[in-house]
Amino acid sequence: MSETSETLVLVERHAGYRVLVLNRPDRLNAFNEPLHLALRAALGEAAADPDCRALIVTGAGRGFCAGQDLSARNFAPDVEPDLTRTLEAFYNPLVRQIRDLPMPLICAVNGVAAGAGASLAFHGDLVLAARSAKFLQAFAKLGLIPDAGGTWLLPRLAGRARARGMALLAEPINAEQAEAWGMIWRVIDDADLMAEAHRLAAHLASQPTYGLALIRRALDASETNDLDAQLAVESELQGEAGRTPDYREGVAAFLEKRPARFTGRRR
Ligand code: T3D
Repeated sequence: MSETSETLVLVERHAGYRVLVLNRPDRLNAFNEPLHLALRAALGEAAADPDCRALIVTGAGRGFCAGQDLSARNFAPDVEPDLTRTLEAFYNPLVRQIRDLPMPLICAVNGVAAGAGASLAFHGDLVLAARSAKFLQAFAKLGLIPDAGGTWLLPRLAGRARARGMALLAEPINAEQAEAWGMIWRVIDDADLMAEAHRLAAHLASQPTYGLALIRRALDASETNDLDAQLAVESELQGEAGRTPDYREGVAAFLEKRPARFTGRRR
């Protein structure tokens, strides 16, 4: 089948959320430029849809994402690779787009996540991994450094020692190890992975979406702030949260001892 933007990322629409399926299974969903563009378009459309209040990203076939498609990296001897360009044109904008999503992102890691594919997985707000999945910092095998935010994520997720071990040795770690190290939310039996991802997405889609986006922003800001700066962020963002209809609804639902009916809207 020829690859088009429609086939490279399959978009499933569900009530309140979408599933984006990376769809180059013969290449374990490795990134080429068209896949980058298709994923960014799908993320952009989801972000612009007020009825989309959660996202799942997963992979077609037996892999989640094998990072950069290396068949597009077989450079002729007289060509000097310019990987700065590809990071600035493709990977960095993707990471920034994910960070700025107005809804939570669930990564359902159905199989191997390697290189930038592992970075993509770890950018999820909730990372679920099939018990058979593994994570591979493949970069060192190519003489490269972890990218797509990998050098930022790894020490924060796993700590200095484990980050260095994973990055320098480029040995895969399995899903249970990733869970034990606190790098992912939960390991799920393979057969149950997508059902659990859908359950979480449906739950998140019924929650105060704008407030959840503010939580993401606050937690992201905490990665670089000292306590005083973070207290200022909390004052500002809590002020915003307090002006949402969902805050009033949450309080009313509590006082009236009934389930809340959140709109997810800012106003
Ligand atoms: O270049 C830049 O723009 C800079 C940015 C870099 C970002 C990066 O992500 S660099 C890291 C790139 N990724 C890798 O180095 C991973 C390469 N793949 C692997 O190491 C292994 O395939 C896996 C460990 C991921 C899985 O191993 P296994 O044994 O389960 O599967 P396999 O047989 O190796 O792969 C299945 C097929 O997918 C195979 O094709 P074939 O032989 O059946 O026709 C394999 O070539 C293909 N494939 C897997 N990964 C890639 C790939 N083809 C192209 N690019 C890949 N990354």
